Amino acid sequence: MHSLGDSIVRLETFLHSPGRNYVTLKISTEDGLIGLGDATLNGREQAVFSYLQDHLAPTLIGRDPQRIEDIWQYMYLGGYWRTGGVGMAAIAAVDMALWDIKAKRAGMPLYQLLGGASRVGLLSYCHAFGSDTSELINSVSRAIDLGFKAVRVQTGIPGLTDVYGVTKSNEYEPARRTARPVEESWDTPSYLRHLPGTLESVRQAFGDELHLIHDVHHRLNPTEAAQLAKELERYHLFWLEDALPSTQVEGLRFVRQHSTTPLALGELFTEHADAHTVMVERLIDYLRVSVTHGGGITPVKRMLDFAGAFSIKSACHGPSDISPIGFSAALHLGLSIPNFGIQEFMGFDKATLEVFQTSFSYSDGLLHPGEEIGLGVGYDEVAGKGFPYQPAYLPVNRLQDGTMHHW
Ligand code: EZ4
Ligand code: CO
Repeated sequence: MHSLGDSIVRLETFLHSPGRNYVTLKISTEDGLIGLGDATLNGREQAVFSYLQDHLAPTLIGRDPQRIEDIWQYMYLGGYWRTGGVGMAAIAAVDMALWDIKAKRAGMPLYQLLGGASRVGLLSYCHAFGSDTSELINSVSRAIDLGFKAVRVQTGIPGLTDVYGVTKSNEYEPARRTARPVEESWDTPSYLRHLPGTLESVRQAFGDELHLIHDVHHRLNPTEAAQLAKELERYHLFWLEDALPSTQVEGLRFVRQHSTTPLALGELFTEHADAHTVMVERLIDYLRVSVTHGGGITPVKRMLDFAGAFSIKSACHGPSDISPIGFSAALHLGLSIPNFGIQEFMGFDKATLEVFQTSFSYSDGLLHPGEEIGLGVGYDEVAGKGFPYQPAYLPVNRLQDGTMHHW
């Protein structure tokens, strides 16, 4: 078979914790090219690390790094068990690293290889939250001062101490460095009573132009989700996110029949099959699959192209637990595809940016991946070693009587 001659000579996996845990893959080729990939799976980092180092890396040595599609199929079909968060995050890291290498070989930023820019920059949204309405309003004001045209709003709920999306610090980081998951509590009736009034206050304070997003985080049943989506119509949200657990397709049909509030979902999707029905029946408006958890640029581009045929737009998951490498991959993809919607942007802390050298930029609400060749991200392994892995877990969630609930 024709080959350009280069071959993969080394795959190194790093698990460092600058601010939080990140799993990073570095592929080196015989020609001296280096590619980076993100395989971070929040709270399950060691499993992905082993999948990469013990199961994928030995089978990839000596392969032609130019053959991205073939290597992707080799990893996906070759795993037999396929799919799942752990495997797909590991496969994604290899895919990203190979695209990074291909774009570096071509001497251009990755978005050029993906078809070139379709827009000047990527509309982005950040997180605003408060334990009460006045704190939330201050938080939204800060976001607007930073230029954001779209903001995710999460609020504390009277009677509940720990609520998803709200912390006492300035940043929202759900994984905590504890030996076991923190236990949060939840009460759906309190939430449903409280949320509409909060959105009313936010609209009153900031008017109609600001794009508002709210994340339910999988906590409602179909009846509750339909009630909420219907009640929130008058606040014309940009979207209501994960109103239901994303596997409940029948429930989503019910929500859709009762409300025109735009819906977003899919941050837990790991492949096309997860999203197929919600795409062809157009049960969502925005697809939240991330490059890191959806198996990489190769399959996520295919999924988003497919979604576009149903007027569904991209909204790649972009929390702090996607590393700057996975985040940059989303920016290159988002800049190039025709049906880009919006990009979540939580930012990265100082320690993270000491280890990952980024070239993306943010200005006046818009993100851009930059003009460096490849993904445009560097990884300082020596600095990384200064931040050894620390066990950290996402919280679990219980109803007030102790019943386990969706987190
Ligand atoms: O809970 O990234 O929309 N964003 C989210 C995130 C996820 C975390 C899980 O690791 O829902 O906050
Ligand atoms: Co979410």
